[in-house]
Amino acid sequence: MPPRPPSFLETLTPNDWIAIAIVVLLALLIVVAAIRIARRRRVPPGPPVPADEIERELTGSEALPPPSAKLPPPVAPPPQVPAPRGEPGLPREAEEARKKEDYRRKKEAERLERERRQREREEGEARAREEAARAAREAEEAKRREEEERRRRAEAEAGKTLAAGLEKTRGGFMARLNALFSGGRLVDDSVLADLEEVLFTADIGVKTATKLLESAREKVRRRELSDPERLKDALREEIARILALGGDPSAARPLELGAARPWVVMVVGVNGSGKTTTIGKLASKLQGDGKRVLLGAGDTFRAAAGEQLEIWAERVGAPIVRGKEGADPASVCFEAVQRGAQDGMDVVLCDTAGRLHTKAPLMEELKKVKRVIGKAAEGAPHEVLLVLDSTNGQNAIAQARQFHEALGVTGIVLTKLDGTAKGGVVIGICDELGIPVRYVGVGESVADLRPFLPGEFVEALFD
Ligand SMILES: Nc1nc2c(ncn2[C@@H]2O[C@H](COP(=O)(O)OP(=O)(O)OP(=O)(O)O)[C@@H](O)[C@H]2O)c(=O)[nH]1
Ligand SMILES: [Mg+2]
Repeated sequence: MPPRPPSFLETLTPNDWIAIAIVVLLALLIVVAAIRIARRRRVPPGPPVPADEIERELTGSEALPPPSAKLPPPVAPPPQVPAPRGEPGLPREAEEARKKEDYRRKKEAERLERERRQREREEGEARAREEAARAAREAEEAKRREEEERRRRAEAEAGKTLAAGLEKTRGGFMARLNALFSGGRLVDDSVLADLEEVLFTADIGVKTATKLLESAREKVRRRELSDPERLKDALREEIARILALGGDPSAARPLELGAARPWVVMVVGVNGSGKTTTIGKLASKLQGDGKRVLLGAGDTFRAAAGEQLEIWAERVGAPIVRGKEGADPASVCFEAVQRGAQDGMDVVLCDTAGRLHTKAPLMEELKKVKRVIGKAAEGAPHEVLLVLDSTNGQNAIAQARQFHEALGVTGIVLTKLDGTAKGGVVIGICDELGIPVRYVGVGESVADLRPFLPGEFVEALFD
């Protein structure tokens, strides 16, 4: 077997190996050098940063706006400055400085943004606090107003006491009567002369004043009354008897509904006496008693009259029949009564004008309204309620007589007692006309329409 020829590697001498190693080492060195050169070419250093800019950035002199200044828009991080190409070999320190500068700018921008957000948050919180404080103040104010309104309503609902409503009358004619009896004088002719003077100037009417005086004289003549206190009591009893129309002084005679439905009430009186207001108050009372009430706006003279009644209708929640301004009042009342019958109402309250607006006298017009109402329902109107303004004093008695003659008044409401010293007029009205006073008005609120109780009235006058 021939011997195997030696391989190439086996033929290499130690010197060959050393030579190969040197060659490899040199090649490696060349590669490393090439890589470094290539890298330097790819990332050349940025342009030198101006010294004043670096100063500004470092001191932050422009960084924070004053607190009151408008907030700057969010600060965007500074763009990375692209390294210009083709300037190899810039010193390494400059590159390091640029990188540091970039980093500082980025941090500064972040700090400014943080501060801006913080200020925004604080301002938002302050605004929310202010808003909450304002809402609390408004709620407090609304509560106070509501409380005030509730108190006012409660007062209005309670109404004035009769004594409070009669305060002016008590201070007028009654004060003079009381002074007469409290002087300790025995009753003699001079006391009777003074009494005569007080009674004749007290708006109770001549006839009634004469009657009261005659009764007192008679008792003095019979030596029943020499004590002034007893004369006062006698006077008081006589007045109560007149006001009660001979009946029970402790009994009221309010509007009472008979069997007919609807029960039709025609409300009359001179202008401004308080008809519309009384209808509103009465409607409220009747509704409170569970009655179904319809209002008829028979005062077509003024648009305001219908509107006034409409306000009452809304306030008490009652339906209303209204005609156009200038419409025939009789036809409006007719329609109201018909509607009342159709809708199953318990009461129809018909308002009327108090002022003349045609050539026909007021009484003639009211007579026509009454006749026409009678055609709408059998027996209607069931009540002709005369509203008298007590501030008219004795004129109210004259008016009552006229209305009674023309229309057959069945009940009286005496309004505005709270505003006059002429409250004594009620004595004359009862005495001269014999018509029951159903209610007295002692104020403008609903509760100020009070059923008339002769006993209570006399007590409020004398005590
Ligand atoms: N103080 C007081 N005022 C009252 C009373 N009754 C009515 N009034 C007021 O009197 C004024 C006239 O009342 P109205 O109800 O409009 O009188 P009216 O009779 O309907 O008047 P005309 O429609 O013009 O005929 C209003 O301001 C009422 O508030 C009362 O009892 N006391
Ligand atoms: Mg009116």
